[in-house]
Amino acid sequence: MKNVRSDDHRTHQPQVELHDGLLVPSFETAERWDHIVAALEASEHDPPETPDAVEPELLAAVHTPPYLAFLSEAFQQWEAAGHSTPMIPASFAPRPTDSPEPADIAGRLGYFAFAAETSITDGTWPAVRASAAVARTGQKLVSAGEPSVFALCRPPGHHAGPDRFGGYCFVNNAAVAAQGFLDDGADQVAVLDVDVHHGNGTQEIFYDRDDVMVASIHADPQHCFPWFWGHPHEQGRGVGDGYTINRPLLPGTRFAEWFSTLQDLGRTILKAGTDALVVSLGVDTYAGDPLGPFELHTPDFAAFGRFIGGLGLPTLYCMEGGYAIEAIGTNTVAVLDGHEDAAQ
Ligand code: Q9C
Ligand code: ZN
Repeated sequence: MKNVRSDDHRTHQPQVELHDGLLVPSFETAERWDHIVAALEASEHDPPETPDAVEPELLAAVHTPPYLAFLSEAFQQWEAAGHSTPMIPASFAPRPTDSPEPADIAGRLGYFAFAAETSITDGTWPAVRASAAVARTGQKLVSAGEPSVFALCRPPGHHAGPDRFGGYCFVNNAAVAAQGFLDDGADQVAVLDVDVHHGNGTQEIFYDRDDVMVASIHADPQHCFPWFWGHPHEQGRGVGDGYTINRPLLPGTRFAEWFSTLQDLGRTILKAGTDALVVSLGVDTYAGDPLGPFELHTPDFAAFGRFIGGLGLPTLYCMEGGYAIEAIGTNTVAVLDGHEDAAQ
């Protein structure tokens, strides 16, 4: 399977994050990317395709202009205000809000954030743009006839909503890809989100629409981040009613239950007449993951990939989470190789 990746992710170097009342070393690191690349190379995947820049119009189709303006200028305004530390939000705007966007950078930071574990540093914006470009380039390859492509996005994207960052995500790469599929001729797209955390950002972006189905299997938000989204009653709105599907599962869930739920979502996606599939591929469902309460093992990832390959849909995988550094590469490549086995 072709893969797309960019070294430009490296300029996003979060140092610490707020975790259980302490500032601890960031879980979302550049080393995650290195381990995935090492596993791709060990498994003799094709050399990478390098991305083309993502069009500003496409970013603006999934995020609001004030939010994109904020991301692009945040660190410069922070520095101009006399700071050199990473930007970590400490106050949050109620939503919905009638408040105008604050002028001060500390206020803007909280206005466009929903969680405090995610910091913005000097090189965040170029890395975020590169990550979206990786997704867009992968999608264009699939739209041009490639049966399946892996977009090695970093930072991840599925928690980023129209105008909010958090959960290590800034621009929603999977949403960029889904919108890209539509722009390039697809009528019906599905995003299947298998990261252990609910893809609240993707859900919010497409909540009112019937051209992108968003189906997510994740740890129950009663027990797991992002806490306030991902319940079964969230089903979409207006013409989008029925096009958001949430299947939360309890902490401790093992492969058998996870997989039967996943197969159910796969059948629903086929029935919707899907032309192109985006898989938000988090491997933080792994039993050894420090941020996910599920109990999947490496062979399970291969079985999952075979199932997706067997759906026979043009498929783009976008990398999301996965924090068990030693296993992230093996588990990710197990999915991709499983997909290719089944698709042959
Ligand atoms: N105190 C993704 O997997 N923190 N984001 C969890 C730990 C945030 C995960 C709570 C987890 C974000 C893309
Ligand atoms: Zn996750």
